[in-house]
Amino acid sequence: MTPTITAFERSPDGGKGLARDMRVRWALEEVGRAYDVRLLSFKAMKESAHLALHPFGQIPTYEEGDLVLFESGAIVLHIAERHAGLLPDDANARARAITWMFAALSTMEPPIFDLTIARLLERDEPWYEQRLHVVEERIRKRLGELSGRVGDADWLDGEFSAGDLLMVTVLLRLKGAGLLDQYPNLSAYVARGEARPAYKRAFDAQLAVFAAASTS
Ligand code: GTB
Repeated sequence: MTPTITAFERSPDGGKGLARDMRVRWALEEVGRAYDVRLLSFKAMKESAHLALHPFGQIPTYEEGDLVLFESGAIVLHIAERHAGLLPDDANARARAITWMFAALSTMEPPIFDLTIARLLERDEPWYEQRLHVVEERIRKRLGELSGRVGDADWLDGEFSAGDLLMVTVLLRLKGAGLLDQYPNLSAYVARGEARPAYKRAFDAQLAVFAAASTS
């Protein structure tokens, strides 16, 4: 059965792949699974039909037969568990890859997402510059630690895994912020992720949605 995911009808990032459906699309592309997309307006996301699928009225969701999932990390884990290619077979290596999925979402993503929020919503506040400094310092601390661990390895732990997929999507949010450039090995790590054919297919698919919406 072909799964259906939800995505923004018109992504605020202009199709730069920053919305969280991107990681689900990428995972599906990595495992070679076709998928359908239902596009939602901001209004539709808060209506009862979508709230029945997602308690917080957000994207992405994932529907496959009777199964309905929300939370991009849980969706990527579901895809990785049911298809070869995103989690190692060895039980310990698999547990470590899942650990990196959690690290991406619960250790790296919160300070990085704080920066997005500060820049988008807090720019006019009198305390903006101070807040920005604190948020950037938190991010630098985590990037330094991650950079030390990655060293000159291609991926976080052996072969590319769902842990890398999530980590790359989280770090990509820093593109253009000037923070990632200070860690050449992390910049190269992100570039390796973006160079994967599955990433490119997923990126092009979400960009095409934005392009179509812009001409309509
Ligand atoms: N923890 C959830 C998950 O991982 O699935 C978070 C889901 C989430 O934040 N969804 C956002 C959403 O639906 C879209 S991705 N927001 C609408 C709402 O809450 O009403 C976050 C996002 C939005 C926009 C950009 N952008 O334009 O750059 C980037 C990321």
